[in-house]
Amino acid sequence: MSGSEIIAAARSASMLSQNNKSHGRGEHRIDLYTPGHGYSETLMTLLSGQSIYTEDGGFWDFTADLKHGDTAYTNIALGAHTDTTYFTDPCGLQMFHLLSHVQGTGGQTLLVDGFHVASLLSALESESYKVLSAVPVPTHSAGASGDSPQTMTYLYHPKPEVGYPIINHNPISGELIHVRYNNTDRSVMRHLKPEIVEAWYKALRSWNKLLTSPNSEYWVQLSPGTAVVIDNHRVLHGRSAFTGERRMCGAYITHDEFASRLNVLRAKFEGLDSDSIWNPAL
Ligand SMILES: O=C(O)CCC(=O)C(=O)O
Ligand SMILES: [Fe+2]
Repeated sequence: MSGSEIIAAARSASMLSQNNKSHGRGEHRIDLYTPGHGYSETLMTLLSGQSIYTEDGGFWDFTADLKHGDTAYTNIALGAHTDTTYFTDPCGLQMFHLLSHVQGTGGQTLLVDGFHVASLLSALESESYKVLSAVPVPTHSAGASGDSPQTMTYLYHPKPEVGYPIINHNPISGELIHVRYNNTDRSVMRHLKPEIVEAWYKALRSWNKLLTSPNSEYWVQLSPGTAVVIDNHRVLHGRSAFTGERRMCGAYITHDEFASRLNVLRAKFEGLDSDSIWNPAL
């Protein structure tokens, strides 16, 4: 689809309302007129410019049916984390859309600005900040490739397998660019040198304390028809425990897909030719 076709499709479907709000801190709320799986999927397609639906891939839709070996498919509380820490390049933008929740309560969505937590750690405990910026954390996904326990053999690691630090910077400018943290996906820290073990666990405890402080947490009750898009390299998310039948869907796209889409649309609607050799950004 071309940019104008996409905009026209979105307008004619009356999908996006006028009061979409930016909340800063890497998250953006988009109200959809009609709740449903199909609308979220179209929205993510709008952001990335391509169809992102695959059976187990970019688009997900789940209930607490324990279908896969993953905490998402339960009704327990999930602490603040980023998704796909076991990928070499964790998903860039992630969307949540609560499709329905009946006969129960709970299931609130938690959002935490990871850059804010990192800045607190840097100010309060600079040694711990350095440790979390330097020590790579091995991660894995140990879900299911099939639906029965016999086929739950799928194991996935990032490359390199030793993983990446929790706090990541631009190597030249030193700017904080990426927080990746999911304690549930952390593998055994068997590469830690003995002399760093205590400093590492101290730093992890301090990180966890700041991350779970009520001052860092933003809780929101999603409702069918409201989609939230977050920058998964900056904003951590979680949920409270719930009862009843709750159905969530969402999608992942990489930052590159979004940036590429943005460039194409800018070139089209603002007349900026990002391919030009005279582009000042080159
Ligand atoms: O159920 C939710 O609200 C979020 C689930 C989640 O964060 C996950 O599965 O990684
Ligand atoms: Fe998650």
